[in-house]
Amino acid sequence: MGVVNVTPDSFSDGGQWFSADAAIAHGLTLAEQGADIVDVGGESTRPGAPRIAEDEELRRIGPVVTVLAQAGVPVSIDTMRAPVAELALTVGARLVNDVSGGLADPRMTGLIAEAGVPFVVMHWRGPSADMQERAVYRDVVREVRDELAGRVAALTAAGVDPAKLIVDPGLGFAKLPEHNWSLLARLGEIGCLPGQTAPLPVLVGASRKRFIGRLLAADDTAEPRPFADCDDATVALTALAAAAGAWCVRVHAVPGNVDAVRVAARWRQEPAR
Ligand code: PMM
Repeated sequence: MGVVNVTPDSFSDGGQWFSADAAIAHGLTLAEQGADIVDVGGESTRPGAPRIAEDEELRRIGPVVTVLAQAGVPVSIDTMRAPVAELALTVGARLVNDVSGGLADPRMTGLIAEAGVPFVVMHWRGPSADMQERAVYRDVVREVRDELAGRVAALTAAGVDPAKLIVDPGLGFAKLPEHNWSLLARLGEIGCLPGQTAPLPVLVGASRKRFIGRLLAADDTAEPRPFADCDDATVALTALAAAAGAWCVRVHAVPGNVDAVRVAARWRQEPAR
């Protein structure tokens, strides 16, 4: 999944694709480079980010989703708002990626149940403005799994087809670096939710996030390495996540990650001893 943030202020590529023309051209490039899905978002969710108005979000994503879908690109819409998801689906988006897993907008569940499209349920504890205050866990993997299981149960009870659900540990969302690393190291457990008989597909969004820059800083007291210099480490994480069975990785720079996914897929073909 290649990312197109149509925002002036996203963490890793804010402002670069803010005009519709630039965003469309970038989405087409990501698809040509091998992205199976292009994820279009109009609202930044970086830590501390304020919400934007709904009409502004609609204005940002409308033309981009429309043109990419017309060009045959499989588009997902990254939004927490049901009207934004609805518009995107109307103009051709095929998947809804909601970082709140349906919690931010009570209308989202009904829309997804009705539309019958794949829905990404990310682990979320509250809006980006103060989410890092909620990064408190005794056992992060168990709590993230339990909270995701609660969302899956609620969505299913409201009529969403469980076969359409994809879960995501929500790296960086109400998580400290150590929480992100624990979740990554135990990725195989994330899709196996309590109460579900079959594992759910897992999406991982690690690309260019600050915990990678923190790891790669010169030392513990130094500034994190800038996100633009974290793409090689993102490729390494993609290989590990794909080898651990992730269904999808959400990334900003596609080519190296496509290669990593192909390597991991071939690796997984061999019988384990
Ligand atoms: N991260 C961001 C935005 N959308 N969606 C999913 N499903 N998972 C994520 O981890 C995720 C997301 C924030 O990253 P960006 O601002 O660098 O795009």
